[in-house]
Amino acid sequence: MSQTCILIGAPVDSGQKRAGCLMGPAAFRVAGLAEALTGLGYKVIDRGDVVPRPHPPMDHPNLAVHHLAETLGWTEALTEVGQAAGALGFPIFLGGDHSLSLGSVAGMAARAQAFGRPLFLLWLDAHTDFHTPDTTQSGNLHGIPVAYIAGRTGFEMFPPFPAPLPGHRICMLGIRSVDPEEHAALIPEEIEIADMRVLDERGIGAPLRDFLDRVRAENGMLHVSLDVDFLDPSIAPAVGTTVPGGTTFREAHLVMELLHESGLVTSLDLVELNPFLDERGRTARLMVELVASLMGRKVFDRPTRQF
Ligand code: B3U
Ligand code: MN
Ligand code: MN
Repeated sequence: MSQTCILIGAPVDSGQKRAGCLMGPAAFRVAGLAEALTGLGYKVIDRGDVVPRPHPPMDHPNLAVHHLAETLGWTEALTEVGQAAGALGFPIFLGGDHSLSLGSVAGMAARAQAFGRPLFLLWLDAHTDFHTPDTTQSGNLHGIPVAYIAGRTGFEMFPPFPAPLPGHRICMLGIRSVDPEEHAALIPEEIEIADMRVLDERGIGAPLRDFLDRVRAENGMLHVSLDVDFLDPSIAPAVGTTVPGGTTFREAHLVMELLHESGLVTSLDLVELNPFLDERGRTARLMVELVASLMGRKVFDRPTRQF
């Protein structure tokens, strides 16, 4: 992993209707993210919060869609900032709702293309976020980024995604809420979906290890997108869309430890934290602890794969 972490504040809250995600970057800073990384030996550059590009208002034939112009403005700005930061180190996007991944992953895809390496995506979420602007019923654009990244049609008003990811380069863990339109669109895809049923049957380590083996085999770069609702709401209440039955504290830390051990992760999103819904900062602090595990904090320093 790169020795310099670049913190990119992305106070996006136009991708859903509940106010508060725009406080996310500040909460991650207050919860000690930079200090945790510095303590692990990284150099940390906090480039502050990104400002969205201005966009004239824009309608969509699906009348449920809201804040389209603002989302386009964020997508363009974050793609550009992400690509530039990716040339300097390990970008960490501090959200902000999950619509920020329209831009963060586009920036990482452009960087991977420049390096001549394939980009892989690990989506840690209760939701598949596989709607298009045409199929979303809620109109919340935090529900569309994976479809954009995978190159689905229906994104003509967005900048063309740089080298869309074929399904086998995407893995989702923690899934437990899928809308019918998303389900229908996912069936023919090769995307690996380890929903909670799979995690209960196989444990969380097995599907993740399989995916990491594929990333390694293709010398891929790996972007991890961590939605707070990947975690069970009992340990991470600060999120607008709580879904019961999420991953435990221990499962989440194991994912982070396996990711660190793999040495494959090259960028990260932290999304959907709504500090207004938090209980004395506990969700923000848990997210910071998970980042610390991802970046190398461990209890014992064992040789790799001793277990
Ligand atoms: N699939 C639903 C719910 C949802 C997606 N992402 C979140 N919620 N966080 C929708 O509105 O698209
Ligand atoms: Mn999400
Ligand atoms: Mn979610």
